[in-house]
Amino acid sequence: MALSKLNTACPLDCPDTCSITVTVDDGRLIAVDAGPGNPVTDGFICQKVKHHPRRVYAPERVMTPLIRTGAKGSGEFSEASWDEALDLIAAKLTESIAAHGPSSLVPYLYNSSTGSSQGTLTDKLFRRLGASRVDHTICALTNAFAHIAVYGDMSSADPRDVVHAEHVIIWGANPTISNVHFPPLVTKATKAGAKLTVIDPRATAMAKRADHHIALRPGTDVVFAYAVARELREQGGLATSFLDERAEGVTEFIAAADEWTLERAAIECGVAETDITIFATALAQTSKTFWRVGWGLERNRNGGSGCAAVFSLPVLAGHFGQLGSGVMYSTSDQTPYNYDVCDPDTPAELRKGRHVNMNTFGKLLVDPDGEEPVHFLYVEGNNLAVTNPAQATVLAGLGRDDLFIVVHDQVLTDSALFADVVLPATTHFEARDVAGSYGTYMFQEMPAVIDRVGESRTNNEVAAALAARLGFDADAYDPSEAATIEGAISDGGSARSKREVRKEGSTVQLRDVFPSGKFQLASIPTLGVPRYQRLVDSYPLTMLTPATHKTINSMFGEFQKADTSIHMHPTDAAARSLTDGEAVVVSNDRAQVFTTLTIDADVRLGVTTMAKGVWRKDFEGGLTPNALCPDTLSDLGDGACFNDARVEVERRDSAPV
Ligand SMILES: Nc1nc2c(c(=O)[nH]1)N[C@H]1C(S)=C(S)[C@@H](COP(=O)(O)OP(=O)(O)OC[C@H]3O[C@@H](n4cnc5c(=O)[nH]c(N)nc54)[C@H](O)[C@@H]3O)O[C@H]1N2
Ligand SMILES: Nc1nc2c(c(=O)[nH]1)N[C@H]1C(S)=C(S)[C@@H](COP(=O)(O)OP(=O)(O)OC[C@H]3O[C@@H](n4cnc5c(=O)[nH]c(N)nc54)[C@H](O)[C@@H]3O)O[C@H]1N2
Ligand code: SF4
Ligand SMILES: [Mo]
Repeated sequence: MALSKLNTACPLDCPDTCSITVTVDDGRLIAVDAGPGNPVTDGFICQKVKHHPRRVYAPERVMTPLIRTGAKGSGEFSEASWDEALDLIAAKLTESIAAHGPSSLVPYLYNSSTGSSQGTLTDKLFRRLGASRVDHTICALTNAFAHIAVYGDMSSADPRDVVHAEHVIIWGANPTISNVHFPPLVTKATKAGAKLTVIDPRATAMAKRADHHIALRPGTDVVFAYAVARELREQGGLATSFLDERAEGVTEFIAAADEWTLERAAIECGVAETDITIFATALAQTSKTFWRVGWGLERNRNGGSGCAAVFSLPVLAGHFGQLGSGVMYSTSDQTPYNYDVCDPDTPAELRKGRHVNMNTFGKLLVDPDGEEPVHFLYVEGNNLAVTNPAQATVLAGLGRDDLFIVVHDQVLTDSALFADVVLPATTHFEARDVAGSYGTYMFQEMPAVIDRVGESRTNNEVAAALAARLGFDADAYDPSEAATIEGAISDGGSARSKREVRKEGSTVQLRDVFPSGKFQLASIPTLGVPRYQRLVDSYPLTMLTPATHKTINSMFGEFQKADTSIHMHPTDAAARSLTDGEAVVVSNDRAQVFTTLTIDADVRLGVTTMAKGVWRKDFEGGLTPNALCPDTLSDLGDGACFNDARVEVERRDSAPV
């Protein structure tokens, strides 16, 4: 055996972006381990990626282009050559434009688990055609809009700096699962004496070790934050001279907060009044406070208000400017990768494509309601059949006989089963790229470390081949690394390196970044001041769908089955005479999902949880929790409202139909 060890990075949709070392045997991936030289991820990687070799060679891996032979969704395909598949796609593209206009083309490009360059040429190609554009509203946009509104362009705090904090606040995030290198840093802080507060409807692992766990009712973060702001003022904890100098909209914010007395807020949030007062006191007493705000709180109708109100609290308390203080959210704006996806040859009349929201995409497919219908769908780096809300509608849309679907993916996903043409994609082990990060200040090279599996091609290679068939200038669609990677590194550094975009201790907010910046606590676009809407629904239980340690979104779900049961508080189970492990049906007006019950005292009363990213094959009847999730939109950025799902759970006494 000629084993070699090579260093690369993990670009999956995870904040950590680990440096990894792979063991390769004659071009074949054998093992994945932690790699050297990364201050955040040195030492260990997650169990999912330990199993990555199995996924690279999984029986589900797409080895050649496939063309549909059976009914839509049946998963019956025959193997085809690349030329056959690409000719067919190019012909359908041309046909759809001629018959229905360019808006009828929808490139559904997401690529959140790829290297930085994989989102470029396909986007450029479809923009050149004047196709619709899919806005990435499904994740993080609500939170991002809120921090832009409150913080302008202030960069995120650096996770490494949490070790210097005296108080760590984890709000709507579950780093033990979703950001595994953060908890050890928090442990360093708490060992040095820092307090830990966790605000989450569930007793997560971090919540269990916290000094203060506030298990508020989902979607009430804005109310809780207002009540804390009001209490901070009552306790004399507002940083008044700092606010005079650095913030606008404080009076409006406090006026809106005023209606949330301790008593009213505690009832609305389902917490004790002391949860509010103790937290406010802690904010007033310690300015070296490090805030980790996650994405759990954005995924409801009040997500924008909730995030904006939470982001306002460290401003009101003046928690900036010292090492160990600051707010950590996404670090992605520091990735020095910038590829211009505009093809200069794009005719003026095609430059403004219509915008399509991911969250309501199922509805657009089945019931465009006056909008231009979709006739050609190109899915790249996404598995909407199981990751979008309103799953039954999405599946009905994907099953339309008059919709031509291309899915370019590594494995035969639930979405690929609906395709007319499936194209085999490389994994990040098979092609060179660079990895930006959304949770660290690292930028890393990913060389090609193994041989290509089957006939897989990169996204950019496929786009280039299609562009050639459509007669576009080859120079504008050059898929070489020199063009797509090296030419796009915007900070002048080489792609051939691993480097810290910012050094440890150099991202202290209002000291190193945003030194003379001003905060805006009110007049948030479309919101004004953050506001609260109570959700009225006839189904009594809230269903949250958090991340699991087995999968990254739906990746690895082909062989690593996540927990498919529904978790419920013992009191809610007793009220329904349900016992642990029994078969149940989870239902609402959208769907019925068949599963089993796990009685779990870690979830709040009135709240249930099911895993996100699970595959259809793991559910009798083929509907996953996403079938129960609404396609309503958040109050800022039109983001997803997965966590606004309301359900009832009953004993299952009949087989699914
Ligand atoms: N292992 C693993 N890691 C992942 C992923 C994965 O699928 N698996 N996905 C990646 C992606 S795409 C993302 S976006 C991130 C997400 O990372 P996180 O933000 O950590 O993700 P979630 O698990 O969605 O939610 C975090 C917590 O929010 C809580 N929560 C839900 N609703 C509310 C609410 O209204 N208020 C408050 N305060 N809390 C609430 C949930 O109970 C949960 O514990 O993780 C990334 N990392
Ligand atoms: N119920 C519920 N659902 C949710 C959420 C929730 O909170 N609750 N959260 C949502 C969140 S946070 C997110 S980010 C979305 C994610 O939703 P998706 O993006 O649909 O999730 P993934 O499962 O990561 O799908 C990525 C796909 O890209 C493929 N892929 C990887 N690399 C490449 C490549 O180089 N080229 C190509 N062509 N394909 C590649 C993978 O094999 C995988 O099938 O899901 C959302 N879904
Ligand atoms: S998924 Fe996250 S924790 Fe796991 S190896 Fe990749 S970057 Fe590291
Ligand atoms: Mo996400």
